[in-house]
Amino acid sequence: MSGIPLVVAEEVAQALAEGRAVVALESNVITHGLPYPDNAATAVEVESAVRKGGAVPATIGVDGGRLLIGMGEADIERFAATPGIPKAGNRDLPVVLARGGLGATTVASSLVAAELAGIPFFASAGIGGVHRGAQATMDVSADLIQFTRSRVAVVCAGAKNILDLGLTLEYLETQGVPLVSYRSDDFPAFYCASSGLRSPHRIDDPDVVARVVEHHWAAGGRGVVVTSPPRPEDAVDPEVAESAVRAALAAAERDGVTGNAITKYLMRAVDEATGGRTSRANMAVLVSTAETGGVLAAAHARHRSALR
Ligand code: PSU
Ligand code: MN
Repeated sequence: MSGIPLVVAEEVAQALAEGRAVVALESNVITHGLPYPDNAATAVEVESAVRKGGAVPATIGVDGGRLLIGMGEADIERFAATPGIPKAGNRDLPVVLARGGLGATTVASSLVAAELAGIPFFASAGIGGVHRGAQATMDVSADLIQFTRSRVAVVCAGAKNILDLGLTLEYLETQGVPLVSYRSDDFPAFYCASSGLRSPHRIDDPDVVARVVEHHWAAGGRGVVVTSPPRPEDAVDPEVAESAVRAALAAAERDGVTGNAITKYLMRAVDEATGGRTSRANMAVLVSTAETGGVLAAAHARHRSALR
């Protein structure tokens, strides 16, 4: 058992005990990804979308030295409305836990928590990846490294277009992390339907995705990345996004922004440049990815109970 106290929501604990599907969700996107009150409304919608897909949502966060595994609406409101909650990535997690107080978990640290709680699926819109210019800065998101450590399937709309997506795919290949694209040929770019890069594998059947996950685990593998593109009506034109990203990168360089602050800075700058178009798309893709996460987690839970 872990020495970290877990506060598992009753509904989540019951679903896990009965072998029903649960999908873990991050809280950094609430505190750092979107402004209040859109962040609170979106987090609640994301939870409903997981339910619509057929699974129980478990939003993850840190509170008073404990890991929350499943938040109620009151917790979500608290995380959304409290200013200055620290971003608790993997390197920060033990520190935030030891100090007490609130902490917002990234994809990587939410995977750590999900595995401790026995939750096999996680969903978020945009995973971290290899940053543009990483050849010089070495800025590679801890999310990618965590996929080689946590035995959790990650459902996402690909990686954020502020990143170098080609290098992100190379990194996943080098580390032997399976990448499958559910019902699309290409690796999506978050709120853009395609990154222009072909996915190594397309799978249209949720049961086949479930078997991929089980086979990887049976072989001693850890994370599996499953992408699902944004719905056409939510997607942003890649050219519009790309010019905003370039301007944002130039502004970040001018302002000397680096390290763990850069993701939030760039996302905000892109949103301002597109007149709020990208944060609306961000919210929509968080919701649609969560629903797909629910569908795939449910297929996986059925597959597991059939094996039992
Ligand atoms: N997706 C979003 N907004 C975000 C993030 C993802 O739409 O803010 C966050 C996630 O928490 C992800 C983190 O784990 O960005 C990656 O941060 P970094 O690039 O510093 O590794
Ligand atoms: Mn980084």
